[in-house]
Amino acid sequence: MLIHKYRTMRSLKICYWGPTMSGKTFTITAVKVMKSLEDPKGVFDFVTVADQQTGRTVFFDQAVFGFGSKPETDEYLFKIHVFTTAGQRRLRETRKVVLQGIHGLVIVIDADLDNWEENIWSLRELKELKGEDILNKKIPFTIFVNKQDLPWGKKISQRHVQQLFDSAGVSDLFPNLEDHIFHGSCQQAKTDLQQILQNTPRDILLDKNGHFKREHRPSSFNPLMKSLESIVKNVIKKQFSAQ
Ligand SMILES: Nc1nc2c(ncn2[C@@H]2O[C@H](COP(=O)(O)OP(=O)(O)O)[C@@H](O)[C@H]2O)c(=O)[nH]1
Ligand SMILES: [Mg+2]
Repeated sequence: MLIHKYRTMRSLKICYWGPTMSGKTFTITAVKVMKSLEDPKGVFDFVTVADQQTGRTVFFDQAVFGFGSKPETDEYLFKIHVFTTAGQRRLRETRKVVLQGIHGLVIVIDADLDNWEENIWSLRELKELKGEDILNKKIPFTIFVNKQDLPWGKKISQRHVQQLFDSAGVSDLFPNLEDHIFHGSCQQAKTDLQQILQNTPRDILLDKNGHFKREHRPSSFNPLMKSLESIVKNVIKKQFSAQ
């Protein structure tokens, strides 16, 4: 039925929103690396625009992925345009542009407790710039709480996430928060992948088409992949039910 309905590839826009240095660029880079290993044809494009000296995103990063392959073809049903915003406060205008026309949101939270206020500031700005749309259009969202490799006592726990959203005054926009939260660490995912690639022979890691076998994907990648996959599925479900 899906195939019948979507004969041509449909485009969806997903935005990664979060404070500067929370790990948005790292996250979509890690997702892109895993996609390139597992499903290289499904990586259509990948661009990050960073300041040469600081490495900070100056406009946005963009990745374009294929999603939902049509059976017995090389084609995909959906083209997913993934954007990250530039997190620095002064770049508000560029964030406004990136938010235009989004179908889904991945909210990246910096689990470093020292960045509590930065998280609040970023959530408040999201409400200012997009709050009405999020409420009225019920834009699907997931929350990725990054940097779980930080030691206990230094990071935001499950319980803190609701507190954070309450303090920022945005809980009304994001109902049933707990059902949408993924806790993970880009740093851990990178380290785990490097170890597997270094220590496991290629013929064990790759299938007959030269693709990385899913069973070898480090579990630390799951929150990164699932926070995107789950939002894409929810966006598709929502579009479907609207037709
Ligand atoms: N400890 C730790 N540091 C991270 C993690 N993810 C990102 N970082 C660091 O946070 C900084 C900012 O990352 P970046 O992806 O550029 O953040 P962005 O500004 O949100 O795009 C970099 O120095 C990363 O190495 C993580 O999972 N754990
Ligand atoms: Mg960035």
